[in-house]
Amino acid sequence: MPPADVLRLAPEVADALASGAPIVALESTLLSHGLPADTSGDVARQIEAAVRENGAVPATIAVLDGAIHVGLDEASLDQVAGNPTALKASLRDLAPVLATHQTGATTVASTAWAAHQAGIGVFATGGIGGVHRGAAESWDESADLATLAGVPITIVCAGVKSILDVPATLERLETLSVTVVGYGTDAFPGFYIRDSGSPVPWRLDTAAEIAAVVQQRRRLGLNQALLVANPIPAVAEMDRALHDETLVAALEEIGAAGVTGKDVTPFLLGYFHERTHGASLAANIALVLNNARLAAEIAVRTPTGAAVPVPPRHSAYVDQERGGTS
Ligand code: PSU
Ligand code: MN
Repeated sequence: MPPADVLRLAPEVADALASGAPIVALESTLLSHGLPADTSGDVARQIEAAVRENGAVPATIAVLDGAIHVGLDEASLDQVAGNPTALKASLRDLAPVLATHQTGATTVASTAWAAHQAGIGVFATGGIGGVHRGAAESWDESADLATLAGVPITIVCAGVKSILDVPATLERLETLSVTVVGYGTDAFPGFYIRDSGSPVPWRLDTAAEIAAVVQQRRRLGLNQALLVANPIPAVAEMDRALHDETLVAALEEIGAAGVTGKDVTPFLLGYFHERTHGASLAANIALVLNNARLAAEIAVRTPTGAAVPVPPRHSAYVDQERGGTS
C-alpha cells in the first residue's frame, strides 16, 4: 500500500477496512466530466446513499491537495462534483496531478487501482471506457481495459456506451482475461440501453452467485478484474429510436468537431445529454444508482476482512504429516 500521506483513507473507510465491513469504491470522473455541473453534487450524494441503504460504506475517490483521497467528506465531494476544472485523471495522470497539487477526478482505471491499493474489493461506476469506433486507425482504446487486466477488483457497470465499438471492447476484455458476467442477462448491456447486441460469456442471476465467483477468484489468486455488467432497469431504459438517432448524430459530430484523446468520452456524454433534452441524463443517473445498489449487495457478501476459507487438504497429505501409513 502506498504511504498514508498519499493514499488518505477517510476515518469511516479506515474503520470499515479494519473491521472487515463492506465498502464500495466510487469514481469521480463521472461526477466532474460525465454529468452536468448543476446535478452532479446531488447525484454524488444519491449514489453514496444507495450504497449505504444496501449495507456498505461508500468510498468516493479523488485527488485533492496532493493526496489520493479514499472516501470524501461533504466539502471534498463538492471539490470534484460539478467541477469541470478538475483534471480527468487516469492512472498515467496520478503522479503528475499529485506532484503539481492539482484537483483530479479519477477514472475507472485510476479508481480501481487506488481502491485495490486501499484493500477495497468492490467498485461501482456507470460505464467503463472501451475501444472506440475507428480504433484500428486512431488507436483510441481506454486505459480502463488494460488497467483492469492487472487489478483484482469486482467492478459493477452498465456495460459500455454504444458509441464505442462494443464487439471490439469485448474482444479486448477476453484477450486481457477480464471475467465478464451479465447480471440477470445474456446480453452485454449498452449503457443507456439494456442490450448492446453482443452476448456476455457468463450469466449470473443473484448477488450470492457473483459472490461465489469472487470467492473462487480469490482462492485462485487471479490478478484481473471481475466485470459485472448490470443492465439499466427496464423502466429507465432510453427510447430505442431516440437512442439510435442520437448515436448516429453523435458519431457525425465527433468527426466534425475533431475531438480526440481524453476529451472524447466527456464530449460524447455531453452531446447525448444536450441533444436528448435530459432523457439520456435521467437514464445515466438511474443506471449508476442501480450499479451502486448491486455493488453494495456484492460487497456485503464478499467481506475483504474475512479469512478466505482454505480448501481441505487431501487426506493422503494429512496422513503423511501425522506420520501415518496410508
Ligand atoms: N463512460 C461513461 N461515463 C463516464 C466515463 C465513461 O459512460 O463518465 C468515464 C469513466 O471515468 C471512464 C472514463 O473511466 O470516462 C474513460 O475515459 P477514456 O475513454 O478517455 O479512457
Ligand atoms: Mn481514449
